[in-house]
Amino acid sequence: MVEPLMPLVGQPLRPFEDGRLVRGQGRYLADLRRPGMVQLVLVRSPYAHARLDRLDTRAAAGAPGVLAVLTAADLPPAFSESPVTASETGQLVAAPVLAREVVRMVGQPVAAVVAETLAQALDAAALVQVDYSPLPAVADPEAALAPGAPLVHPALGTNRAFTLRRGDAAAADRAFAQAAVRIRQRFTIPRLAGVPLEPVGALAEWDAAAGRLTVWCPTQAPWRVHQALVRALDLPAERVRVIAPDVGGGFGVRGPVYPEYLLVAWAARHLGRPVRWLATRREDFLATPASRETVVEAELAASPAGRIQGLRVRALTNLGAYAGSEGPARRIVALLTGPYDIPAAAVEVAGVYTHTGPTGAYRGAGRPEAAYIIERLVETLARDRGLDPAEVRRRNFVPPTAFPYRTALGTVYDSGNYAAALDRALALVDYAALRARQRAQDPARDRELLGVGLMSYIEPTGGGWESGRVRVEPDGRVVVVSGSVPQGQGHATTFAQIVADRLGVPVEAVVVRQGDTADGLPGIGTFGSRSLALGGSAVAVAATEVVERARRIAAHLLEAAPDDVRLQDGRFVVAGVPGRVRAVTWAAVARAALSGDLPPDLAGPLQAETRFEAPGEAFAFGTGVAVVTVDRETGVVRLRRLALVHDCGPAVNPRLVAAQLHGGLAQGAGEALGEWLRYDPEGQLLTGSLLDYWLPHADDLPFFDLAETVTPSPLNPLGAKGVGEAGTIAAPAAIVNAVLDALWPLGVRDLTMPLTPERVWQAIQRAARPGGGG
Ligand code: MCN
Repeated sequence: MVEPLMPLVGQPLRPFEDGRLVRGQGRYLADLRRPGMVQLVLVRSPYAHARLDRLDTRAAAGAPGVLAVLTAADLPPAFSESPVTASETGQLVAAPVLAREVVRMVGQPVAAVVAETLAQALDAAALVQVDYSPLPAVADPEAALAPGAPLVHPALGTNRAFTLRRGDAAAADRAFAQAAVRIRQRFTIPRLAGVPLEPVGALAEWDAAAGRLTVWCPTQAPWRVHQALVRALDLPAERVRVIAPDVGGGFGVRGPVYPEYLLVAWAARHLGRPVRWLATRREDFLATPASRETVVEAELAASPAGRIQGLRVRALTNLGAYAGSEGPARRIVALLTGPYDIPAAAVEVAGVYTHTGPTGAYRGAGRPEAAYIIERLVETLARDRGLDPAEVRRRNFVPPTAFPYRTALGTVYDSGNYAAALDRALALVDYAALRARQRAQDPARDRELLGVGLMSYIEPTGGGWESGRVRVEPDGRVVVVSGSVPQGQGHATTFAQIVADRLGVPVEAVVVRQGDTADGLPGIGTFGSRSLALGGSAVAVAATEVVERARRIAAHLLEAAPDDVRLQDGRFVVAGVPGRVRAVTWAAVARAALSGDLPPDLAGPLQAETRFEAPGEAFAFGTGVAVVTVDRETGVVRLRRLALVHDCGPAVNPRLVAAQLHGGLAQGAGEALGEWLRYDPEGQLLTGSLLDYWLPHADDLPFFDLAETVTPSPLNPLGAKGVGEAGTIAAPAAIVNAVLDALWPLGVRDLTMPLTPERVWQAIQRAARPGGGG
């Protein structure tokens, strides 16, 4: 008897795609070459705000190897416009491809040079003469809303782009009026850069004979780029092909359509040569979207027992000079109540234009900000009431019986058991022992102080739709096409696991293709931890449909009734008849499908395509615990442990899930401890290189302790929730809460990220002064 195959879903398979990437055999944009390819470089503004008085390109145009020097005047008029779209609550101004009269941020492109070689293009770019008249600039969102602040887009009459509101202000006011305990805090969340290993760029090739454009770029959303190119260059959709080659990290910042993609494509068509632009690290820092920068005033109302009764939040988020969408602000307003059952809430987040680089989604995209705000408040509530922070959380969690649960902000959570994750986390770190160790220390004498910080989170994942196709080839290979696009997440392995299980074939028989619009399967892309819950579900549904069709074909071949045919160990057999006697393989069924010998309703390639749309978002959740020591003499924080108990429903590949958590926790630790994309008040970037922008290194991080609980989502056939952003959500609040916990006995009551030694030391000094604290 044949043993039933072990299901592949749930196995920690090593990702197939990684071997090639770690051996240096990846094909990134810089590895791609096309015959006759030329190079494009950009001339970017050194001013945060200036009038463009004169642009003289003559010297550059005459330099060796130069094919073209392009300014706004050379391009289609739409390329120098800043299209304004009205959002529900304000106005969004998108960036022009090249600036025409005014620059509004350092790094804004004003001209492009195309030359035979990169060196020639760079030399010529230095010859482009630009006369600027500097104008007053503002970089800080609060300063930008002050009366008399310089306006980024004078036509709007304000720097306030939009104001998003959620909840019930009257109900929240009533809760505050009646509450015995009120807490008020101000938080500043620093601006962060995404820092993928591979800087951005694009390569475009125009086939004049066929009238076809092909663009390669490291994007998380090839179909979005496709649409933008079709529109900007006025080309028929079938004549534009967008390919995401191997992508050296996305982290959300490769989600938008960069204006440079349009420029490179236009130049390739105009010059009739393949054109490549490869950004430098500095350009990446200056002009690609950063994230997070938010200033917050927040209040919590509670009972003396620490039961939360109300939440009020007002926040300003810095959009930079241009905004394509309301982006992370939408998430912040939706998620501020976190995993807690808070009866009344009123929140408001305004997007503010400043003369700084653009901001947008970066891993978490509003989720980490919301979690940081509520988790800091909950921690303060625990201190205020003299309660254990774990206990305060437990008292306020949405109970497991309440799902689906609608928050006071109108967001619907699908399923959860938050206390189970908290309990598991406390056991994982042996919380009681940590507290005992802490009690044994002498805060008056010990130089190293121990701190323990908790945070509990929710992570909305998998909203919207994604596409999937499964096709069985006549040689038995299974080709899967997905609208999701990986940047290192390991989709090829997990999607193969899902499909192989459903078809009963070995995982090696499944080939997954992604990121090429020529596959003709429109999709959305990869962000918001959506690829498994949506993309995985789409290929799962398609695989099930393929099995159904194959079963009917097999029935025809086996001369049996379809209901009597079973898929068993990767072959179709007639029920009750020994398989060896009457069975057909997948390859035989796929060949028959193409043979022309089948009735019309069964004929045609053995494939199915689906567009899976989830009826809502699947909310992953968990609890993080950070253990730190703080050196009171130097302010140096050492992260001793970072533990996370997460729940993403059933894991398809636990190894990849752990990898996602590791990466996210490292990025979250970076946010807490040192990352800061800093501008001076006039909009000059102070941290525009990896010498100035600190990133965590492996030896700054402890080994992460991970464990899980499993609460399936009712919203997709896999029961899956995403996991890609959990670490970035969990780490910042847990670490800051831990450092505050360590320094509480010294009188430190507040800290602002990033917790650099200097900042921590100053907080300790302030607290030590008479009347200090805070
Ligand atoms: N997975 C699983 N079981 C689950 C959930 C997920 O096996 N229950 C697996 C998935 O199959 C996938 C991985 O875990 O291989 C992540 O899945 P998911 O949570 O659906 O997230 P996405 O694949 O949509 O990835 C997006 C997410 C985001 S939003 C950012 S930003 C991010 C991230 O993933 N950027 C990354 N992780 C990254 N990892 C790398 N290496 N590079 C990036 O740019």
